[in-house]
Amino acid sequence: MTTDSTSKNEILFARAQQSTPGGVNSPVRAFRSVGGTPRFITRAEGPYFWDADGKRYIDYIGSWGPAIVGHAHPQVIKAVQAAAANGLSFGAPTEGEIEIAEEICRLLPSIEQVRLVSSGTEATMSALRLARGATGRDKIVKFEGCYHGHADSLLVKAGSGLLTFGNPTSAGVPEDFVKHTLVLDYNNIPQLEDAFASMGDTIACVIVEPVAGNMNLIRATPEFLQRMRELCTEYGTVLIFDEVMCGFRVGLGGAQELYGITPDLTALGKVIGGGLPVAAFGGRADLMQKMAPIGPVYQAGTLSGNPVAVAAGMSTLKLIQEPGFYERLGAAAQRLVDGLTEAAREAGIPFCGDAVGGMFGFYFNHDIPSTYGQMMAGDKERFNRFFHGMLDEGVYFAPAMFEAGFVSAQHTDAVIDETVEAARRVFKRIG
Ligand code: KE4
Repeated sequence: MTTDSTSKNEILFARAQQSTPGGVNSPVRAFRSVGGTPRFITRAEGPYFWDADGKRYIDYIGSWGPAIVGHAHPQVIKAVQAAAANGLSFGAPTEGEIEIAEEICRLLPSIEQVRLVSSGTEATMSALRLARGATGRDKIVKFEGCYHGHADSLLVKAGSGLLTFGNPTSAGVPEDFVKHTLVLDYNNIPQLEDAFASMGDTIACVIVEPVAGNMNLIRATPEFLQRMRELCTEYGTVLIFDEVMCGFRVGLGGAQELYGITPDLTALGKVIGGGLPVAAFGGRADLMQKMAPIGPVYQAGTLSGNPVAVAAGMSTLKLIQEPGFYERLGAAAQRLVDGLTEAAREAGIPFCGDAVGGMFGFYFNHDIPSTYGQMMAGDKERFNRFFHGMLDEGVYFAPAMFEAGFVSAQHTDAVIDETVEAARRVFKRIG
């Protein structure tokens, strides 16, 4: 705290809002869903980060997924420093890009070829364009509650009626840009079958988060993904798994290995950059061969495959392959969810949670949601009180009820247990 007891975070937030809309470079960081002042982070290490007042938090955001090995991991920092010493960016190919591409293809066999980009938005936007270019079709299918970045044709919410095309969720997106986007309900098989029955041969692709992390954590049912795969195969539609968040997060083979489903294209991000801007899209070679410069589908990027970012990503991909990495990560997430659920039960608060690999969700309602509507029925007001109670206790969860949470390899039992003890105190206080 500064001398006059005004938080440095408040001072920085007021200053930031003068030069940047909302004072942030990505909306969720502004705390508008939970209220209060965003924490300006000064440094991070392992499972922790510190704000401008010097307060330490146990961090369950992990930069929204990338910090899976823990913040400022010595091996990652060393790799970044070594790469940076050789120059930051060349605009020309490097061997490191080949190495990370080969590693991604080895770890995710559905990816026969891969193109590196700098954000998850670029990855999904490019995958959509490729699907449309390869099929010559315009229509795309997404699901309510799934977020795939901010490309125009994906900023769309369900239309008014059943199987009606979407309406823009953002100003500045012309109706024309979303008239080919059909928004269906997650985990709703009959609706998906109806869509294909009525227009299947005009659908270029279906894009889905196979483990959804943008409507809090919601698992796809195996039957939903299996039926999706069958329908896409039957109608020649490209199946795109958006694994920007769940890729290398729910397991070394991502959600596609967890469910045993082979998508035609996969979007990746977050973990493959280890905290620096690396994302990717890839899949069947016959599709990827249609990408410029050898094919008709254009895509480009000044910093695509950036050598310093690739060094962070590659060192992270090596660390997640250590023996037992995902067993420990999954056990930590499950320990957290179980501990929070028990603490809430003791306080008589309706609460449940779920964890898939190193990502988790908790819900202020009685049952784990399997649809967007069920998740949104959660007690938002209680969530917000819990969020701020935990923040005061030095635990930083996602500042919005519709976000998932993330543990790292550095979230030891002691760190998890410290979190649960704090929650026990907060549940008692908020009632
Ligand atoms: P980026 O363009 O933010 O790198 O990735 C977009 C994206 C694509 N697909 C999925 C499944 C994603 O989760 C994301 C981005 N995730 C959000 C978390 N809800 C990033 C946090 C933010 O928007 O600030």
